[in-house]
Amino acid sequence: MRILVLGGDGYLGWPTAMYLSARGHDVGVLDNGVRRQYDHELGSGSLVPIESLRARVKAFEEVTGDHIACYLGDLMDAECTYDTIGGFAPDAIVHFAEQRAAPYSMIDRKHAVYTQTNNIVGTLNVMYAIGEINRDIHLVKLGTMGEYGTPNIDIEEGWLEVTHNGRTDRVLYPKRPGSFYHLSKVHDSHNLEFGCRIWGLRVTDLNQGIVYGQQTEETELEPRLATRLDYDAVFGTVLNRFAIQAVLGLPLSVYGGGSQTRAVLDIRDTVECVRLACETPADRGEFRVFNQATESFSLQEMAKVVQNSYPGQVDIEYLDNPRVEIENHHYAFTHTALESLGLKPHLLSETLLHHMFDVIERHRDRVDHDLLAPTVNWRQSTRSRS
Ligand code: NAD
Ligand code: USQ
Repeated sequence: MRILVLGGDGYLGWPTAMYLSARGHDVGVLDNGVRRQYDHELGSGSLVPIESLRARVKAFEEVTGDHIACYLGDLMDAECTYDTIGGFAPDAIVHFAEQRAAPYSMIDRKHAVYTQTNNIVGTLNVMYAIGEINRDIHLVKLGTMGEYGTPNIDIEEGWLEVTHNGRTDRVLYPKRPGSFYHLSKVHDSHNLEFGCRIWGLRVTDLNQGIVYGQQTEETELEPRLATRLDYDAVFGTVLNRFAIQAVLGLPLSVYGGGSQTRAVLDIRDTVECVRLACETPADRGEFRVFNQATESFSLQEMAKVVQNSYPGQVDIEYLDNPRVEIENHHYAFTHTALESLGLKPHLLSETLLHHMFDVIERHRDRVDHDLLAPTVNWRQSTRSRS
């Protein structure tokens, strides 16, 4: 298949592009490099050194002999979006290209507006381009488990059958997300479902949990193919941060009481889930939703897994929660669709975290300790942060 990976310079987009290419697909990547600009803005950077997008693509060709087409462009630019999709002529588009950090979207008004504009308008431009160029293109869009929030009923895969006053209907599962970033994904989902109804688009919305890990078969081939690993309190995600804190000899930063439960998956499962979704497309007019997560843990359980896996002493610290989150709640989610397509999950209990500890150990000197403490507070509604 011809597969265009939007956001192909990111933490997940780059390993996915290589994984799909290594499995025989003709792959193109598009990215506007904005993730590297957030690093400049925040004074942060990947713990593991990464090459530029062009250098990565070149290195991949040198190492494997496989060519990945490279487009530098912004989805906010409609002409560029149409030209890239028209020129590459994909069978499937994998759309990772959004601002993805909840804390970044909660910094102030400017960052909330940027996040929602970038994510929602970018996705609308992709939808319109597919609508005009070729409605058979299957759009595989990254959503998030956080769209659902923590409802007091079981979480289904995108849709819910509801009986009300004696009548029954199938409705999009009610959403109660926890940041302006997560809300942008909810708005995308509604726009995409509408596109399926009016234009007969074929869409798979992958409601992904929190990803952990940094290595896939392809990133391990050589250092120039590495993907990024974030540790700062804005872009670093919980399990990756805990692993990094353990190696640095710092206490693991659990926000609040730690009973909040979240869905997670290994980065090696991300790339395989995307392959499975691409190779078994949704039908024309179908808005298909898969919950792309394999397990769930409370934050306290995640901290304990890291504490028990690390060979040295590890303490756990409970910080005042900078976010607004429900602590003691029901959490049960369905995740059978991808497994029925053949996904064999890598479970956290079987993951060799020491492999990740080794990578972190090698680059520990690159950590700026000032970036580890959370500074974005959900309760503030400032116009702009000074
Ligand atoms: P990332 O920030 O590392 O990658 C996103 C890439 O998209 C970046 O390289 C960025 O430069 C690019 N991009 C953003 N806006 C763009 C635009 N307008 N035009 C072109 N390129 C643009 O994020 P990631 O961690 O790789 O996540 C990828 C996707 O998966 C996101 O949509 C995210 O919401 C979703 N997701 C991530 C996780 C996770 O734990 N990392 C979990 C669930 C869902
Ligand atoms: N948390 C801690 N300590 C930390 C960092 C986070 O306790 O040092 C807690 C948070 O309070 C939250 C949970 O860990 O309860 C997850 O936070 P996170 O920053 O790891 O993840 P989140 O903000 O939910 O966002 C990440 C990705 C996002 C993706 C989402 C999947 O950045 O792109 O959509 O995971 S999900 O959580 O399923 O929505």
